[in-house]
Formats: sequence, C-alpha cells, structure tokens
Amino acid sequence: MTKTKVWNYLMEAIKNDIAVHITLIDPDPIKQTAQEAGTIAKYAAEAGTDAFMVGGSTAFGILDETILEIKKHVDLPVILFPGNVAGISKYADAVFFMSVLNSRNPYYIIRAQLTGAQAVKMFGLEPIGMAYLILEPGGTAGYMGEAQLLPRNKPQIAAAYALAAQYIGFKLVYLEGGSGVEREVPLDMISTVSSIIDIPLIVGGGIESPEQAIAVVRAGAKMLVQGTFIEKTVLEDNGAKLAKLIKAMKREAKAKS
Ligand code: 1GP
Repeated sequence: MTKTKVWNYLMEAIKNDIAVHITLIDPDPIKQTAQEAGTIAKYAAEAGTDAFMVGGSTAFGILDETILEIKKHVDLPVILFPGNVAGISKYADAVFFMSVLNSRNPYYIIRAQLTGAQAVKMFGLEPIGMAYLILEPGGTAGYMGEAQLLPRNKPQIAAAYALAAQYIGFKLVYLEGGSGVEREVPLDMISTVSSIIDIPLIVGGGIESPEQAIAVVRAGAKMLVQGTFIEKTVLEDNGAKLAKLIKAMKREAKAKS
C-alpha cells in the first residue's frame, strides 16, 4: 500500500459522493467483542459506509483483534483514531495522526505524537495529519484530552483554530462534540469553519438521525463520523437504519453540489 492510498481514496470519495460516511468502532470489549465488531463492520459496509475509524479515548485491549475481524469482513480502509500511543496497531491501513490543538496539556498536542511516530513508520501505516478540535460538551474525548472545550456559541474561535491548523499543514480538521453527546456540533459552527478553510472538515459526535446527518452535510461537513448510533442499531436491524441515513446524507450532498 502506498503512503497516500487511503488519503487518495477519501479524496476520491469526496469528489464522487461529495460527502463521506465514516463508521467509528471503539475497540472496547465492554461495548462489543472483536467478532461483533466484524459483524458491525459487515453491515455498515453493506449500508454504504466509506471507511472505518478504529479507536477511542480509554480502551485499547482488543485493538488488533478488532481490526483483524473488521478486515475479515470488509475491504474498506481501516484508519486508526488513537486516543494515545496505545491506540496504534500494525494491522490498520492508516492513522489519523492527530493533535488535540485545543488541549491544555502539551502531551495531547505533540508529546504523544513524538512517542508514537516511530511506531507509525515501523508499521508502515499511512499517516494523515488531522487537527482535532473538541467543543462543548466534549464527552470522554474532551475529558481525556484535557481540552479547553470550544464554546458552542463561539464559531469564530473554532474557525480561527481551523484556519491555523490549515496553515500549519494539517490535511484535515475534525470538529468533535464528544461521542454519545445529546446534540451534534452546532450548524453555524460547521458553516463558519467550512467556509474559512480549504481542507476537508470532519464532524462527529451525537449524530443519530438522517435529519441531523443532512443538516451537518448541508452546513459544510465533508466527512461525517458515527459511532454510538451504529453501536445501538446495526446488530439489531442488520444496518437498515444506517443504510437509510447514509442514503439520505449522500443524496443531500449531491443536491448541494
Ligand atoms: C466520536 O464523534 C465520534 O469521536 C462519534 O460520536 O459516538 O456520538 O457518533 P458518536
């Protein structure tokens, strides 16, 4: 695999479908076994998801097994989403090499990255530099990343961070409200940020309905991440609700373009 394969795949998907859907799987044995993760991945792929992110803030115990099970069932990119250096696996295709730019703790801005960089190189993982910005309420990611949470009513602060991220050279900006939170990222924040940057904007946290997904894409997100909704629904309905949501989101993205 060349070093830009996953990046090119994502950019191609944005070009063709206008918006990309990413399924987040937390390698947390309390949430699901590795085998269940494989089944979730199978249904998510059938429902039309474009790629998988594997990672979380707290649990890494079954990371390798989870990725191997996902790969048994699907032929889509598996991208690491590491909460810290323990979130690196040689079985993934790529890693969102991310920095919590609004952390108060330099560990999450650059020190975890310097500790993990050599493993990424040794394992031959494709690094995709991503600025990770966490806003209120922040969930576990906000707590673990010691983020100075971006205020929901100040889109201009998020936009200033995102523009700085672009100028530093990050390939992507991820606006994260926190996994399982009640409300998605405010739409005016998404539109303010996406209108100021030229690099793709990823949005995640609290997206649970086709209406929310449509609104997030309409506001300017190029990639949408879902975890909790997929954990809650896919094993029950074999991905039916997810398929509906992805279809609605992609239809909206095409209509917008
Ligand atoms: C977490 O934003 C993602 O990093 C996904 O959030 O679990 O709320 O979909 P949800």
